[in-house]
Amino acid sequence: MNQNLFATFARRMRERGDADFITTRQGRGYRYDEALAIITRLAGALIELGVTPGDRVAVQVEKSPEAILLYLATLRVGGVYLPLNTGYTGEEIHYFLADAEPALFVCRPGDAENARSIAADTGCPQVATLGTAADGSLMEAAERATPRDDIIERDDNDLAAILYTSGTTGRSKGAMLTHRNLGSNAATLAEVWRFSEEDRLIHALPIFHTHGLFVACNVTLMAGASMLFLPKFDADVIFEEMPRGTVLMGVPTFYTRLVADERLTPEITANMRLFVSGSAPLTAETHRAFEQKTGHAILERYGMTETNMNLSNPYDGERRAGTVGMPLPGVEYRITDRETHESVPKGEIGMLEIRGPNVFVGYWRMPEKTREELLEDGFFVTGDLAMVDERGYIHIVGRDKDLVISGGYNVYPKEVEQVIDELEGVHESAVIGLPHTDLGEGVTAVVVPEPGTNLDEAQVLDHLQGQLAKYKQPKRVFFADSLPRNTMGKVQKNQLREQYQDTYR
Ligand code: MLC
Ligand code: AMP
Repeated sequence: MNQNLFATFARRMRERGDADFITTRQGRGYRYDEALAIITRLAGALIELGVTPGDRVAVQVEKSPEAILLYLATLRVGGVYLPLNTGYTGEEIHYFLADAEPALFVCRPGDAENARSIAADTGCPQVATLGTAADGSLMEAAERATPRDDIIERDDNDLAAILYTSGTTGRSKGAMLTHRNLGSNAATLAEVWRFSEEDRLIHALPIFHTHGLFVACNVTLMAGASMLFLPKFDADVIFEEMPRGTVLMGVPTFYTRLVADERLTPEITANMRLFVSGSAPLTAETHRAFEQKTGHAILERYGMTETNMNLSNPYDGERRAGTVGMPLPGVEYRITDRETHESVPKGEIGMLEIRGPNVFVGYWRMPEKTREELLEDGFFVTGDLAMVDERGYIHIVGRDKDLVISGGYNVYPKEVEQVIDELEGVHESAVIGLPHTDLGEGVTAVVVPEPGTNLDEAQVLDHLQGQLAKYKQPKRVFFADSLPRNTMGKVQKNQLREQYQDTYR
């Protein structure tokens, strides 16, 4: 049997016929049958542009229904979808194209010239454009193309997507996800979160990460539900749309912003059946305040780019504030000693490790990194510290990796430090995450200047412009004569976090 995830989606899409798939507030969207028709054309265009099975299709475009059709067409032709954050700079894109060697790079119409030069530099043979109004050279090619309604055969373990996640060493790693990884997780989530054809998901997340792309869109497709596509999170629009929606998926920042708004009431949320939170810790305080104001207990779940979703609070039963629930069906976990990988006694804190059909097959062209994190017995070392309580609910209590999560986006300090350290007059720097009322954590730099230089905050920030995506750039830069170090010479970031703890709250 063809294990191409798109074969499963296509069956569901055909069954749903003229039901809505994606809608927008501008009235531009696709019914399921319309989406299928465009996907056959896009598939034809991809093949004509030279995409063959196993080829990567790198995509940096604004959110639009067509971007999802492109994702589905890529699966259909056996390609490997590689979405890129719209905030990445040319320098960042250069790295991704050089590393992933895609057969095609689809960019925003306004970026075409720059994209062509990066493509030429990195050996990427084709560039096409896709705008937000069904415009761009890709859609033109689809109109001309011979439609392809065959679905290229894929094996369970063939790649469906590569998503880059920042790495502790500063080099981003491409997480290789198979058709089985994505398909098993989508089927499980649709079932445990009780998705049905009646659902209308309010989709306000970006579509270049696991949360907005796989959790939101794959689950919608599995269930034959519909999605309202919003360009970004905007509380005014969410309040307007909630009476016609049934589910919202968001990062904790969505919920802290909604809770702070007096429009959040039981009446406005009356049509909604589910609020899901993930990608970063939701505070117990926000969970309780949301329930108090609406009667809805937010369902918090835990996942990663490398694994899709692993743990989830129950649909029925208590959704415990401050916990991420239990393993999803088919997913195993253990909490271990980080050196020996032996399980620690119940109730103690240890490294969270995950095994299951959802766990990726490795990092693109990084066998050593893969071996470090994906153990021989199939468990993946998440880098998150966890403990399980007496009722079996898992708590994420911290991170054993030097990672900042700002508004649901991951920032690896090393990457930012490396760019800061290149600035003339900088001796060294330490990048930390500090508690931030809106974003959860705020990226912050502590810089040690070379003696006798006169650096200021604006100079450091200016230097980062154009080199790092905006969300990675520090919200504040502080200066110090030296960084606190332990006897091994390691920078004591805890001390810095303590010293500057009140910066954003
Ligand atoms: C925007 N900015 C951010 C930022 N988002 N800075 C730091 N961190 C962020 N997350 C910048 C903007 O460029 C702008 O800069 C300024 O901050 C204010 O922007 P804003 O208008 O307040 O931001 P907004 O557009 O409202 O975005 C905030 C947000 C958004 C939280 C809604 O970042 C978001 O949708 N995040 C979701 C991320 C996500 O999908 N994560 C899932 C990863 S998958 P200036 O200077 O231009 O004003 C994963 C696995 C799993 O983790 O388990 O799900
Ligand atoms: P990413 O690499 O962007 O997929 O981010 C994955 C990381 O997000 C995990 O390793 C966790 O640190 C964090 N994360 C995701 N969901 C949660 C959650 N519900 N609570 C706490 N942290 C989370």
